[in-house]
Amino acid sequence: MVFPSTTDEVAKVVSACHHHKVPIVPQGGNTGRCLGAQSDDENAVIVHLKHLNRIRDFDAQNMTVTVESGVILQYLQEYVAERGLFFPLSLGSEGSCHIGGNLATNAGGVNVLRYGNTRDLTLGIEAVTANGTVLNELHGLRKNNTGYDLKNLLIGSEGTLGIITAATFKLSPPETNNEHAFIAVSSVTDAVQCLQRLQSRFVGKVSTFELMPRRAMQFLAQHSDVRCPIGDDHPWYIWYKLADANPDAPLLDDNLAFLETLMEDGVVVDATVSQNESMKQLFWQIRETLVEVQKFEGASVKFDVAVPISAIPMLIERGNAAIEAVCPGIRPYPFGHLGDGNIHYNLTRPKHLSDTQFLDDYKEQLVKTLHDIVDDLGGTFSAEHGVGSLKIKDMQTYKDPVALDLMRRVKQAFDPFNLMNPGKVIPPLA
Ligand code: 2HG
Ligand code: ZN
Repeated sequence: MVFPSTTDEVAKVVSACHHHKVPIVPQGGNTGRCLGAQSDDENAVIVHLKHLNRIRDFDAQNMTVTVESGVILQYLQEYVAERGLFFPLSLGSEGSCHIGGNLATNAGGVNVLRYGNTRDLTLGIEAVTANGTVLNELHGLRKNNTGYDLKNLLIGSEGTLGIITAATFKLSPPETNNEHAFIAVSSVTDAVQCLQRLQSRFVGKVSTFELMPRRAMQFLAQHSDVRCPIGDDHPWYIWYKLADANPDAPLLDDNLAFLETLMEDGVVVDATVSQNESMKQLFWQIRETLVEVQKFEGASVKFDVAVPISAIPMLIERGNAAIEAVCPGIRPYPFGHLGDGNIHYNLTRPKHLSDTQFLDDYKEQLVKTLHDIVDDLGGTFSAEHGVGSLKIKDMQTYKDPVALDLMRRVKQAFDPFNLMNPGKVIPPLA
């Protein structure tokens, strides 16, 4: 394992590995969900990027920041906020995940609805290629039509095409005028309707829209001191956030009026709005902690699927019926980024099974069952966590064969000796 602290040092390591044909596995905050930054090859060199952690440039007028890969996401958020701007990427692991990993996996999180994924925030990139040369596309340009977009090949490539060492991100005005709501709905269909109406009423101002099931509130009550701020026995909950760049916009009043109409129409059955910062923190904490408490109920199978938003009610209806048929007593725990069509359709084991019985006897079938339904609904088996080595089989099964063939050829062009994070993202030829 090596800990370079400059791009030049990364280049020297990669160049030496290239010379000796040694595989390279880049690693950052180690918070990935798909085993993309790990290796069981004892000959591999792990290139850990935590010392590559400088902010190289902040340009207030261009509204950009240029940072190295080992910078921790939360540090960057704070750095930018102290200078009066906003870096919108936000996810549960922000206190330890690295910018490099966010780029390598094209991370999503809770603000994608308004600002897009990591890819959409990135203007320029610097990376060390497989033979140790440095690709310098580190510019702060919003327009640049000069051929193939290599930056967008590297983003989301999970270290299989090169090592991203720095990036230039675009920034936004701060969300100082913001309102949060925590609401209950009776069905996923109502949740989708609520989203649609919210987006038409507050065009461009909805930055977060997260779905949570009743079971999450129950697990929270049993295993944490985080409490649901409204009655905890509704089928579904939503946390949403509105933000307006105009500090004088009457967002609170507008939101209250909006909620009143939705309650009159029966779309929303219970609601509370944030009266202060600590309520806003509570909503975020509920969403963050529900991921943690799931493990106290035993083993689970995790998912990161996306379908068109209109198909989410069908996904949950078909999904719940199908998995119950495979594994009676299973406890579905679907939550997540409804606003992006991205659901973590996690499954907690039935109470009567042990962890090993559940995983050994059911996991494979459950994954196939849900991923088949997702595929049938025009969706994806990996919306924001990437592929790593964990979802290699799914790549083989569900990825369009022509896309896969082109990806193999891109990989060949970038990394002819297959030294960059081998075994990740692209399945071996059968
Ligand atoms: C989230 O949205 C994360 O909280 C992780 O993407 C979800 O792995 C999980 O269960
Ligand atoms: Zn997520």
